[in-house]
Amino acid sequence: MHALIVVDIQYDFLPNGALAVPMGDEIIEKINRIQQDYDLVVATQDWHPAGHKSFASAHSGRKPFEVIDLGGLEQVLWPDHCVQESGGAELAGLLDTRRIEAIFRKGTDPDIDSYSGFFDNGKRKNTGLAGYLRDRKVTAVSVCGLAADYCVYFTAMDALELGFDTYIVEEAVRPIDASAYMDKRATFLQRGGKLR
Ligand code: VGL
Ligand code: ZN
Repeated sequence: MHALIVVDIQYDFLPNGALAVPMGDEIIEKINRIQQDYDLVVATQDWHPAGHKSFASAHSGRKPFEVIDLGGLEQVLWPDHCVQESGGAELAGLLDTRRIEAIFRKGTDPDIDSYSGFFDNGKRKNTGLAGYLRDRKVTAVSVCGLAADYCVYFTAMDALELGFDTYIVEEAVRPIDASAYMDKRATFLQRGGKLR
C-alpha cells in the first residue's frame, strides 16, 4: 500500500497568507490530480494555539525569521500563523478533500514546534500517523504540500527513519527558501529518499 501525505495546504501558507510560501497555490491542482495514483490519502494541518512559542510575537524584541534557542532546540521564529480555528488555519477550499481519510494535526503543544507530521521537533509526542499507516498496511509514502524545506522535508525524513519507502513529489511541493531546500533535498536523497 502506498499512501500520499498532503502536508499543510492551509490558507496561511498560500499567497496573501500570514506565512505565504512563494507560488504555494500552484501545487493545489497537481495534488488534486495525483491523489488517484495512491491507495490511501491523508493530510496534516498545522494547528497552533494563540501565543505559540514558535511565533516571534511571543518573544519580546524578536522578529519573524530570527533564530533562537527554544527548550534546547534551534527555533526559527515565524509570523503568527495557523492559529486554531482561524481562517488561515483552514485547509484551502480548492483542495479536493474527498479522498482524504484522516487529518493529523500538529503544533498543538504551546511550547514546542512540530514540522513533521509524525512527531514534534523534540520527538517527544507522536501524532499517531505512523500507527495509522501501519494499521492500513502502508509500506510506501509520498509526501507533497507546503513548505518543502520545513514540514514536507521533516515529514519525509521521519518517514524514512520509520522504515517507509519514501518519496517527495517534487512537482507538488514549494519551498519557503529555495536554496535551503536544495541542501535538505540532498540530505533526503543521501538517506535513501527518492523523488517522483
Ligand atoms: C511550516 C513553518 C512553521 C510548514 C509550519 O508547514 O512548513 N513552516 N510552521
Ligand atoms: Zn507552524
